[in-house]
Amino acid sequence: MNARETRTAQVIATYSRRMRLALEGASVVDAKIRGKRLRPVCGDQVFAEPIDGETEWLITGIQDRRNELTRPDSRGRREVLAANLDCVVVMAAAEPVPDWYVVDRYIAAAENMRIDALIAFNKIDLPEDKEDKEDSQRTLAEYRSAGHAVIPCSAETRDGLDSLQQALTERLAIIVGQSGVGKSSVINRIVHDAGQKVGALSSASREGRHTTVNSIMLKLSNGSRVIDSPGVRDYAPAIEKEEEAIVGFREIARAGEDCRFANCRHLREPDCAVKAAVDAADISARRYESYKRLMVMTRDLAERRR
Ligand SMILES: Nc1nc2c(ncn2[C@@H]2O[C@H](COP(=O)(O)OP(=O)(O)OP(=O)(O)O)[C@@H](O)[C@H]2O)c(=O)[nH]1
Ligand SMILES: [Mg+2]
Ligand SMILES: [Zn+2]
Repeated sequence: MNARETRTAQVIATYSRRMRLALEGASVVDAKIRGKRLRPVCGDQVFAEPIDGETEWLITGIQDRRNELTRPDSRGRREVLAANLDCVVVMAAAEPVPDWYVVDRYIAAAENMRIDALIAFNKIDLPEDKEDKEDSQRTLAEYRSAGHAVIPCSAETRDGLDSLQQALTERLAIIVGQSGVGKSSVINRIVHDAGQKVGALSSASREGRHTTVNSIMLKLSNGSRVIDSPGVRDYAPAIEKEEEAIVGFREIARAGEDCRFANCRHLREPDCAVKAAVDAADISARRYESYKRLMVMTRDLAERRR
């Protein structure tokens, strides 16, 4: 093996320690990873070289990342889920019952990566009972008024999928969200020949069954690429600073500019413009509660890692 054979490539799928790479020039190869310390993820630009006598390539290094989508692993360490993204599509649906706190925390991750978060509300073909519908409509309106794009859609009827594709033009996006919301179904509709496996919800709990287990990047005809990712039960970004929790909620960050104290955390401080905005219902009480929860998680993580 010699250094001249080293090529750059993009990681387009991860199967634990096995990767699929798109080499410059578009050919696709499988690869393993040199050493234990190297942890490439989908979206990474890596250095790779062929292995004598094998079809697999070897990843020897990772180029600097533009950004990282993270979460804490079971021991509180920062785990990277994907890298070099332009956009996070957070998907929720008429069913399973949305956990809006999870949606908020994905948005907070994107805000801290300084990239767009887009909310896709899927399965609008399904009838929702009146209360659920009011709840989701209210929450989606709150996201819109905070300045996030919201795209209602249906993989079933294809409603909204053109707008979604449009929003992804020439970008690398990842679709994230609870299991069963329809991430793979939507991808199958917008990517020719994607063939991503789709799984019915459990008939008893109406929860997803964690059908997708690996992250895979797929190409759209309009030059965009999307990563299908495994559904989650819960999510929080691996942030450890309270300022990052504030950045995660843009309407709170914005209102916070008028607080008496420049370093106001919007919890118990006097003359807090955020609390005033919550009292006046200019900021949603649920989003504020969500912010407080992320503050607690952020502090806990900082403590665990000390
Ligand atoms: N009615 C309706 N059903 C949908 C729609 N999109 C997806 N589904 C169904 O929802 C179920 C879950 O879809 P998936 O695409 O596997 O969901 P996922 O988000 O990829 O799930 P994980 O891979 O487990 O995270 C399947 O039974 C789909 O047929 C939709 O727009 N309308
Ligand atoms: Mg899936
Ligand atoms: Zn404040």
